[in-house]
Amino acid sequence: MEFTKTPGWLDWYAGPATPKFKLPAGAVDAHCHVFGPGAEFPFAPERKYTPCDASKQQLYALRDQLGFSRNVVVQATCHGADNRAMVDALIHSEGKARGVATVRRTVTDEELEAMHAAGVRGVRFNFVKRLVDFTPKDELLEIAGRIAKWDWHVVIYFEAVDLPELWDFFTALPTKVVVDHMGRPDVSKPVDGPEFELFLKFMRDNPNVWSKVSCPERLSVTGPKALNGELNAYKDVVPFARRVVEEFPDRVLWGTDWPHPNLKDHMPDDGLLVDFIPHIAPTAELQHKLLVDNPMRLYWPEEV
Ligand code: 0GY
Repeated sequence: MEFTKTPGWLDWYAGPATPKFKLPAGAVDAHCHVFGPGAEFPFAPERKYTPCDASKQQLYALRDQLGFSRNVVVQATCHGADNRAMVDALIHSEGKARGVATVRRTVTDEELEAMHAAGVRGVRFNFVKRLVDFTPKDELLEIAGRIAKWDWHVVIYFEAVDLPELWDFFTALPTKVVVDHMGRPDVSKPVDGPEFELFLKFMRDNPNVWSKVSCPERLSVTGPKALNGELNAYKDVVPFARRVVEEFPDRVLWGTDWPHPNLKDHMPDDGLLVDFIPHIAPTAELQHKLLVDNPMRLYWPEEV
């Protein structure tokens, strides 16, 4: 099937820099996606955007170039609840990728079992209104109850202003809960202000909650951009991510977010994004937890 990209779509960055920061052995890129290719794995009719293609081969080439050992491939909303492209990427990863799916309540136990065998270890609940239509909370709770028996977790994606309203639902989830991109803080507000403090309290009060400290390129207001050799990119995001890493070193994950859906301003050089990591995890011990120990515990517990 032929697809036409959303007007203004920014394609992923070809030919990224080799990072100056040397990733620890066994590092996991714990948040990335595949898009199609559309001709092989069509985008979902209910999607809110149509991306460029970003194949499993291209994802794994990036993994090798940046120095990661493994990936966690998260179902992107442009594929709806059709997990075939993501599952195909897992199956062809030689065990080096695990996945997070999107499912509806109509999913069968046989389908869940097949996804588990392929390497899926979680489901994603998305509350970002520009990306998905509303799904009733009773349906999501039913799904969470069913996947708990596989020891899967729930990944949640929401905007900071929506946390108060979603709090009771999130704290009722029976599994580990992984927040995408620190709940998208407004980094033009103070790091010790009430909005981010509520997010920290959410993590403090709920030991089952983890956070990805990823996506500075999406959260940054003042940059500088990860382009043209910039080794100090997205300085305005650093205090937020570093705060989470230092307070919850055993419950944080990091990912590139390649191929970076829906960016409007610029497409980062993924090599320079890796050079962001030592700014938010300044010691070798914190880096090892963030990039190796934590994702291994969550996605490859049988190897830990
Ligand atoms: C991300 C962020 C976004 C998109 C998606 O599944 C998706 O379409 O997650 C976004 O537009 O903020 O984590 O990739």
